[in-house]
Amino acid sequence: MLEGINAPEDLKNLSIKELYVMSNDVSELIKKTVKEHGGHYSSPLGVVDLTVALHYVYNSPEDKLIWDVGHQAYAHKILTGRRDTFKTIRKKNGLSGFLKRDESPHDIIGAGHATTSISSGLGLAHARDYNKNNFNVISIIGDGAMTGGLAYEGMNNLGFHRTQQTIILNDNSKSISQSVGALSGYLNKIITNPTYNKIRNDIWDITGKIPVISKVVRKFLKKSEEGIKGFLTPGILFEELGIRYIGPLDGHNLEEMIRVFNSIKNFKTPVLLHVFTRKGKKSSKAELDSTKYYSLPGKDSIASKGTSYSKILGHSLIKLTSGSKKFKCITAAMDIGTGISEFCRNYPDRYIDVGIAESHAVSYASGLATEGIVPIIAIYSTFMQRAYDQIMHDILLQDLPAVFCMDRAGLVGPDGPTHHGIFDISMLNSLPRIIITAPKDGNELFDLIYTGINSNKPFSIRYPKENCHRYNHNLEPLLIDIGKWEYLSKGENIALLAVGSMVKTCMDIKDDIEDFINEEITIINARFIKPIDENILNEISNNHKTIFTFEEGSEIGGFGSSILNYYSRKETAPQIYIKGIEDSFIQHGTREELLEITGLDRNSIFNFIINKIKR
Ligand SMILES: Cc1ncc(C[n+]2csc(CCOP(=O)(O)OP(=O)(O)O)c2C)c(N)n1
Repeated sequence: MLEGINAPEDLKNLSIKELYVMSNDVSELIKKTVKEHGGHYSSPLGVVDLTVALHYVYNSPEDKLIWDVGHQAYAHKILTGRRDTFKTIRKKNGLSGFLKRDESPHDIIGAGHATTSISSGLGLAHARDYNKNNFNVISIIGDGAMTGGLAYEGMNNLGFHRTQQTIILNDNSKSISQSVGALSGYLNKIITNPTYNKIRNDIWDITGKIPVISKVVRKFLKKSEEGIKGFLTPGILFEELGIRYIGPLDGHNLEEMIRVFNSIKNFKTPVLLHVFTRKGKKSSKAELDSTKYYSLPGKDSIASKGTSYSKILGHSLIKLTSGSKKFKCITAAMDIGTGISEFCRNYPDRYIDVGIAESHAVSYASGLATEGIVPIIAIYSTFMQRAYDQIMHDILLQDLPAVFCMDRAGLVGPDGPTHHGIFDISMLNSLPRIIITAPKDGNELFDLIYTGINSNKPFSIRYPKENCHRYNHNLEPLLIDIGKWEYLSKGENIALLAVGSMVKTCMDIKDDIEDFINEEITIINARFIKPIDENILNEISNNHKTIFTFEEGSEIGGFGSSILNYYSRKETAPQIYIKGIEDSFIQHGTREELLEITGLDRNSIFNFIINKIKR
C-alpha cells in the first residue's frame, strides 16, 4: 500500500482498516532500513500509528506539525514524499536523521535538541493570528522532552495568550532510558489511574447497552470529548495553566485518535492531548527493551578498536571518586551516552539525572558546590550550549568549582549539524576563570579527570566521539600542572600545536612532513586550551618561523585564535596558520567523511602544512 502514498493527501481516502495496513507497512520499512543502514529505532516505531492518524486528519504542510527533537519522525518523512529516499537517511548527502527545513516543506522547523516544539509552535501560532491565517499548529513532544524547562516556559506563555495550539504529549514513559522527575510520575499516575479509566470505559459501555440512546449519546460523547474530560479530567496541572487537557488516549488505536483529532481540530484554544504510546512498537525486541534498541548501528558499521572516551569517563569516575563522598555526578538524561550508567547504578546517592535540563543541571551544580560537594557534569558538547549562561553566571562568576566532562566534542557524524560539538571551545574561551582542556588519548583523559576533580576550579574536558588509541586502565592517575603543555617532538622552524583528537593526526603525519621538508618538526600536545602555555609559546617563538594550530572545533574564537591573540601583543612573532572548522554548519555523514570535508583528516592536514610551507 505504501507504494501509492506520495503525499499525505493520498492517505485521506483510505479506510481505517487500510490505515492499519499502511501503518504496518511504514513500520516494516523503518525496521528494514534502520537494521540495514543504522539510525534511531524504538522512538520512530513508537509513533508510526500516531503519525498516520495525524496526517490523516490534518493537512500538512498547511497545518503545521512540529516534531520535538525529530529523531522519531521517520514515519513523517516516509508519508511526506520521502519514501524512496528513506534508505539514504543519515548518510552523506542523504536525508537527515532529524527534520530539516530545506529537506521538505512538511518539516516546519528542524530540531535535534529537545524541548523546542512548544515555543516554536506558539511563535508560529501567533504569526498565524497576526497574519489572519487559519491553520492548525500541532506540537508533538515526548515525555522525555517535557522534562526540559523550555516546555514550561512555552506552556506558561501559551496558557496566558490562549490561542489555537495543540500539544500532543507522546508519552511512552521513556526518555532514552527511564524518564525522570515529578512530571513523569504524574503522567504515569494519569495513565494507570484505574478509577479514571474505569469511569471512562464504563460510560462508553453503558451508552452501548442502551440502544435507543446509544447513537445520540455516543455522537455527543465523540463531539464533546472536551466536555467529558471537563469533569473527569486528571490533567489538572495543564488545565490550571489554561491548557485544555484531553487524554490519556491509546496512541495505537487509530479510530480513537482520529475521532479525537477531528473533534479538537476546530478548537480555537490551547489543548494538550495526552497520548500514550509503546516505544519500539511492532518490534517485540525493541518493545521489550526500548533503551537497548534506541538506535542501531547498521549492517555496514565496523566496530573500531579501542575503548571509547565515554567508557573511560565511566571507569575513571568509579576509580577516582568511589572512595569519597565529596563528588556528585550529574547527567541530563544521558547516562548511557556519556558512559556513566555503571557509576549511576553503583552509587545512586552520588548521582542525579535531572532530565533533559542542561541549564538546570549547571545551576544545580552551583548549589552543590557552595556546600563543598564537587559536581561532575557529564554532558555532550552540543547540549552544553543550553547552559552557557548558567556556566558564566552560576559557576564562574561565583567562583565555584565544577568539572564539565564534554563528550562528543568535534564532529559526531550521522547526527549532523544539531549534534556536532564544534562550538564549545569558542563558547567557553571568552569566559574568565574556566579551564578548558582536551586529552590526546585515553590515559590523558583519566589524568585530566583526576586533575579536574582535585583542582577546586571550574574545569572542562572535551573529547570526541571516538575510540581512543591509548588507554591502560591499570595506570595510577597523575596530576597535570594546570596550563602545562607537552612536547611530543622537538625540531626547529616549524611547530604544530595540536588539540585533542588532532594530536594523533599530527603525530601520524610527522614522518611524512619531515621527509618532505627534510628537517625535524616540533609537535606540541596543547592539552590546555585555556590557560595557554605562555612559557612554551615564548620558547618556540625564539627559534620557530612558522606555527600551525589544529583543533576539531570552530576556528572563530577557538584555540588558534587564542594563539594569534597572544602573539599579536608581541613585538615579533612567528607566522601563524590556524586550522579548525570554518564558519559554517557541517552536515551529516560519517565522522571520517566529515573530517575530510572540513580538512581535518590526515591527508588534508598534510597538504595544508606543505602548501603553506611551500609559499
Ligand atoms: C537538549 C537535549 N538534550 C539531550 C538530548 C538527547 N536526547 C535525544 S532524544 C532524548 C530522549 C527524548 O525522549 P522523549 O522526548 O520522551 O522522546 P522518545 O524518544 O521517548 O520518543 C534525549 C535525551 C537532546 N536531543 N537534546
